Amino acid sequence: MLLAGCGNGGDTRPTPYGSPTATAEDGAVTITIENFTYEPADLEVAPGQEITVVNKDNVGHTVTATGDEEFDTGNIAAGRSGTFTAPSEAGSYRYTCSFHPDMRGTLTVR
Ligand SMILES: [Cu+2]
Repeated sequence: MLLAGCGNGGDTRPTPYGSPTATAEDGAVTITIENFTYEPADLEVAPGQEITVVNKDNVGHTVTATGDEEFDTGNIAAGRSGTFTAPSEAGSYRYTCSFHPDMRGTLTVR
């Protein structure tokens, strides 16, 4: 028996996209990982900003700087979140997932 009664009320409007760059409010910067994608992939933060990473996938991910050891969340298990601290020096830092090198993002510190 399949009597799905959920009201699928035609929610087909495209979501209006604002600025893809998140704003660095005080201590409230989040990168969400979903479908092996960082959202936002390009994030601008203040030096030393704490960044929360929320993993909505059902596999583990990391946010790992590809340069020197600037930052690395380590493994964020499925459905969990982690944090890291942005470098104190201004610049553009690329990062990836140490499990999935195709995942890429850029953290800009200024
Ligand atoms: Cu990953």
